[in-house]
Amino acid sequence: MPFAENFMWGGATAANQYEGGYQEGGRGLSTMDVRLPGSRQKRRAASFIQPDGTITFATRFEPAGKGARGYMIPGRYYPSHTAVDFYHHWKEDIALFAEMGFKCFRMSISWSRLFPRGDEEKPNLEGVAFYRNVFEELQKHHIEPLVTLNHFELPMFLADEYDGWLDRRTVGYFARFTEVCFREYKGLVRYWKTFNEINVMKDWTKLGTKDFEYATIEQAVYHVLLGSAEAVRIGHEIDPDNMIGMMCAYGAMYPVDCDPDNYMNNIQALHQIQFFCDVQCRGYYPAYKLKEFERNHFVLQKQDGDEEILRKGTVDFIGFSYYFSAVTKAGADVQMNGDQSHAVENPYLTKTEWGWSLDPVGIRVVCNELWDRYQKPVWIVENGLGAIDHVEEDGSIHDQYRIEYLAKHIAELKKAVELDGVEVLGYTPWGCIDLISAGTGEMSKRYGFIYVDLDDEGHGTFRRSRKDSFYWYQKVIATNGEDLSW
Ligand code: BGP
Repeated sequence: MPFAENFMWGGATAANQYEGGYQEGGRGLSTMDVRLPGSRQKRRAASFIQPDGTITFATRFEPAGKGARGYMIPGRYYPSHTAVDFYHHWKEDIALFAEMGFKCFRMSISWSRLFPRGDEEKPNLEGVAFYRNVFEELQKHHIEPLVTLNHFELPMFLADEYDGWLDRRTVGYFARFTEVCFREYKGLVRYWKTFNEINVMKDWTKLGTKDFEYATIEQAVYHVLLGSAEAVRIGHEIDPDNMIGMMCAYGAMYPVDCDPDNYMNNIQALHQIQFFCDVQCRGYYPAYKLKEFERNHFVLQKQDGDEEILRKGTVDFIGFSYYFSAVTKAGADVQMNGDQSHAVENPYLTKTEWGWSLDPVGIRVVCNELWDRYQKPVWIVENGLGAIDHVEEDGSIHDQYRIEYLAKHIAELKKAVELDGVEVLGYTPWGCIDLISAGTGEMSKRYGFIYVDLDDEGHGTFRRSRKDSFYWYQKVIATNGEDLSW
């Protein structure tokens, strides 16, 4: 059997794309609540109010500007507000996950549901109770939660008033939030991750900083890394059984050819991802990063004891999302930023409707790279195919393309375990139930085994139904990955 008996088959979601209930149960606003929908052609933007009262917009590649505050334009549709309404459908959804045989379910806790502003002393008890109910329901079905403590959002108040992660106090507020999570859910949750895709957090929604200057981003990222290390320490102190991981977006990267300059350039491109793994797995900033700071005449603002915080806060496992691979070339700007618009074309691969390359072998490549570098178990916490689904007249959905995508990736994962000896803890494909796309804000970019009746403008009944992939994945789990046929 290539996969261990307790291999964590399941699926993954995130609060801002799944939960909704944005003003219910005492929840405060989060930075994601001002992100408008976009499309394949048009990037999503967040809406702001400037100090002079003008309304402005910024995509994740554009700064909000000094003094900008998140702002919701009356009458506009903001996808996170209801998302696909897990807030009112959690029992039904968990029952469907159980029917598929899930061993594990990945979700995130919305920071502003527990701490509406972010800087309070005490949590919002209604928020605490909501997640407790969810975890108890999962326990009833013998499904282990895998909880992301921060998935792409922070309380909007912290972004507006503190410049988010640029302010050192945010590290303390985050530590307080995580402490509440570890204490309240002790015995219910054992598997945690600190920050989702920590290597692609460089924008207002995720970091809460108003500008993208080099010094701003590097200082804010440093605080995020301290926040992650603090969370690991606190989580281990509260319950030594806790398994706390990191999470990064890790697409395989190939040099365009065997020109040594291109090969060297590929090593440097990989460092953009590995930097986050290096700090979270080894507990200190790597030499290549310190040299980069020197070249940029940048000095991190640190406090006494920081080095120890990083050293003591190393993670137990590495979670990564894998969707596609990229090709690098010296002189070409290739960034692993969640879309492939800057990447060099790979002539050996085809692409999805959203332009993401299809490369199952890449998942095995990444497993090997991580295992070789850190010898820490890995967990594929996201993988999947965003595609348009068609509902037949009888309500059925024949998503063979999705089945094929997943089967090919699982087959490569199997080789990573069986042939390469990589320790893989689990596989939780993204959007196991249809939810809002992070990149485009669309509903029509669907990943799920479970269909949700909702369109790109937020209209629909929220009715859940099973796709063909639902029954296929049920069989995959039942055979512990032996039978991938379709
Ligand atoms: C990752 C995020 C997820 C998820 C996924 C798919 O970057 O961690 O939140 O959304 O990508 O991306 P998209 O929704 O843009 O298709």
